[in-house]
Amino acid sequence: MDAALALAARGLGRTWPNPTVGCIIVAEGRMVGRARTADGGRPHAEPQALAQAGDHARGATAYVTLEPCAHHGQTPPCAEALIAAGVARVVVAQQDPDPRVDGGGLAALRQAGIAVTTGVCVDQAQRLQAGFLTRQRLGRPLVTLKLATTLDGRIATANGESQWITGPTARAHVHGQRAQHDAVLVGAGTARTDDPRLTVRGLGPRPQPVRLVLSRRLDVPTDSALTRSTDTAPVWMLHGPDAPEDKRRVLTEAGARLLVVRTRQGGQLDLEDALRLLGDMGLTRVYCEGGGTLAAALLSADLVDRLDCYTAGAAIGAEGRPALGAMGLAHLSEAPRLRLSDSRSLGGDVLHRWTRPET
Ligand code: AOF
Ligand code: ZN
Repeated sequence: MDAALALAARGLGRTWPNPTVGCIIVAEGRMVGRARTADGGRPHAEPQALAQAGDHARGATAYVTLEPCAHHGQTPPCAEALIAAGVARVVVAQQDPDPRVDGGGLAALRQAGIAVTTGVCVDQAQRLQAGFLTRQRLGRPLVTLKLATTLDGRIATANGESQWITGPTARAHVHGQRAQHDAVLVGAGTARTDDPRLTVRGLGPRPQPVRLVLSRRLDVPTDSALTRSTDTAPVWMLHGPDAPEDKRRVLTEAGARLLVVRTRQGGQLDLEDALRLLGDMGLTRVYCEGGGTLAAALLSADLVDRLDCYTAGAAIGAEGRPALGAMGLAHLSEAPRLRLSDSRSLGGDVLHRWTRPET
């Protein structure tokens, strides 16, 4: 199952709207088939692994990170494929909460006389499938917030200079993380000042994450690194109902896809609505790279599932730009609190990974 999980992990960021699932088939102590869910979500893992195994699948054991599906979707049910191949035993990490499956796959296998074991490495499987599970449970993607700050929590000098606070090792790590998400999100301020590409580079040819920009009035340049590269990776812009019509037209013509989000009483975009919309579009993992206003708003709204904070051993002082904008807290008791789940040093920098207590 460890090997199946490691195989599945290679599909992170590449299989949405589907989860990335790993399947390994073992016959007489030998691995005869191994596959993960294909890029784009289909074919599923099991039929690919079964095709490799061929006749060796008869009497073999299949290790699968998620319950094999039971529904007739765009592909036939994987449970049926395992039964037809004559597999003797199926070991599953986690039951599939998708209402179309939800135990139906396990029941079908058992009914066919196959020995089924579940719950093997379930914690690791839940971590791996957190994006899929969040979308199933809450209807929105998992949100990872990334901050790269100085010792004193600054992300740029007073005049906006931010390249580079962290070193090359930490920055390479960020690229790896981008690649493991379905989409990268920034606010309008970051889109304006940094003119970022938000693509994954240096990791060979691969599916690119969707680039997401959040701006109530579409206050972003119509000609930018993002709009010039819509052939490389999609750009989706989330805006309010009051965004100017001409701006919408020009950005659409430039190749961006526009999505209307509700606004809240104060006029800001309703982030919950934005994320629900992204969940409806099939995204399971969103990586937010700032800026400070959006980061603070996501934290205040309790919408950050994971916070990756890269800290460099440099100090800028109070004139520098803070990592987080205003949060309007009156009391310390109102501060969002996260739990430390990992820390490591990366070159001369440190990464602290914080998670939402219930994630
Ligand atoms: C599996 N093996 O490799 C994956 C599964 O839209 P469909 O028909 O492709 O089905 C998508 C659902 O299948 C998805 O919501 C999840 O429940 C399951 N994913 N199942 O047996 C796989 N990726
Ligand atoms: Zn399936």
